[in-house]
Amino acid sequence: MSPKLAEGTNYKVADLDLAPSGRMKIDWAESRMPVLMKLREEHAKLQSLKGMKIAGCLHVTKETAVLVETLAAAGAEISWSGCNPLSTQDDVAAALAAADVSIFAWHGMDTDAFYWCIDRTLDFGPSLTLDDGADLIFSVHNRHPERIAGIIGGTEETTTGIHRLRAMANDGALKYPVIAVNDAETKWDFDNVYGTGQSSIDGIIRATSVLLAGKNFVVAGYGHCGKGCAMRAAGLGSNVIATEVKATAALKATLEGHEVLPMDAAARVGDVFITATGMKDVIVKRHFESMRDGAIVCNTGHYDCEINIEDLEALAVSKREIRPSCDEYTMADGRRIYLLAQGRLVNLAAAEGHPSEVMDMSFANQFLSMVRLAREGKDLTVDVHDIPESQDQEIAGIKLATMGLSMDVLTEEQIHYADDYAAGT
Ligand code: 9W4
Repeated sequence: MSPKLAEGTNYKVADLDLAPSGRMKIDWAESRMPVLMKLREEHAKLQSLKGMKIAGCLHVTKETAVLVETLAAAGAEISWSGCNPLSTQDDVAAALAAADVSIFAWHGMDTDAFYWCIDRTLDFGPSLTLDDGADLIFSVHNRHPERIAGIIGGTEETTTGIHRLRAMANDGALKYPVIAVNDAETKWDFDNVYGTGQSSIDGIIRATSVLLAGKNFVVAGYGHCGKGCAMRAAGLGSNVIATEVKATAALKATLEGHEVLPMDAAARVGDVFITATGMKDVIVKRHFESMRDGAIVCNTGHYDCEINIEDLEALAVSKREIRPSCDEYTMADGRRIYLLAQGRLVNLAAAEGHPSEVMDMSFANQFLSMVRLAREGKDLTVDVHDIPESQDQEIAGIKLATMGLSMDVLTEEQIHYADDYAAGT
């Protein structure tokens, strides 16, 4: 039976009584998101989004609420749904509904409800769409093509979504311009290195409360996320071991002060393992067989197949949830292996995802892309567009300024020097 939900003409959420708790979370996030708050102040005066109707499909979190209220302050009319039933924070959804934002989202909804919610956000005839995963754009194109004529453009937050939209554009199937928010440096680089780095360690500590100092901390995959985890674990006193399949990445890991080993060797000495590769079967049966008693294993890669859990289940003689997000598997020889968050993304399932300060920049990119579409969307070709370098610099510049930091500025002479091919060396 579906739980009892709170429903009005422009909202459907779990429970409106949760609104005060959600508002407290939003207030906290606002205090950590100075870039969006600065843009809010500026664009509230300019009313840059006046007359725009924005349908959004994005994780209903405290940080998203700050984005939503910034879009509204700039003059937009909003209708929102969550892009993943498990990421919706019911108290945040209630706070938005209580503030008269049109929102259709509750935690744990089924697939039918998910699409029903998206459809409700299309009822008011949006002029812009804002996506994380492209479900809203796909819904418009596949199920509500009659809405396309009224839409100026949209944005997409994720790599996977952008990949699919580029394929659509290549086939001529995309019907309005889309801005690829993920490709902004102030989005992907900061999310992956600093966001995933800190929140993954946060998830490990919340799920286990172990001391990381003195531990062998194995990072599988030394891409941006792996590098972020390695950097933070090293900062807490761990001896970091990186495993890689790409020579340049392994070389970077060693020059950045970490040990490099194949997983077969790392498995024998690791105390904590985190996978961040994007590849399946990174930790499998033979690794579990050689792990030390007490080894902790988790994943921060996008797909939850990096750790072969079937292998772990098959080797174990017993299993119990010893703490929230921490399952203890006991092997036939008595060794215990601890799997966190059932192999799902440990930073989201056992912690709170990227800190608000990091989301500040990702969502500033969403906000400025909405403003760009409102201003010049009609002149954009129907394609997937990159974020201009100037937007990255604007966002990073505001962030620095809000941190009280300033930079040097090139003189006219220096700018000329850089471009002067006649000058020799
Ligand atoms: N959250 C999520 C997804 C699945 C999931 C324990 C197993 C992504 C980006 C942002 O996907 C997101 N499964 C869970 S909890 C959970 C959470 N479990 C529970 O049992 C299943 C997600 C973006 N973001 C931040 O990172 C911070 N603020 C944001 O808006 C949010 C959520």
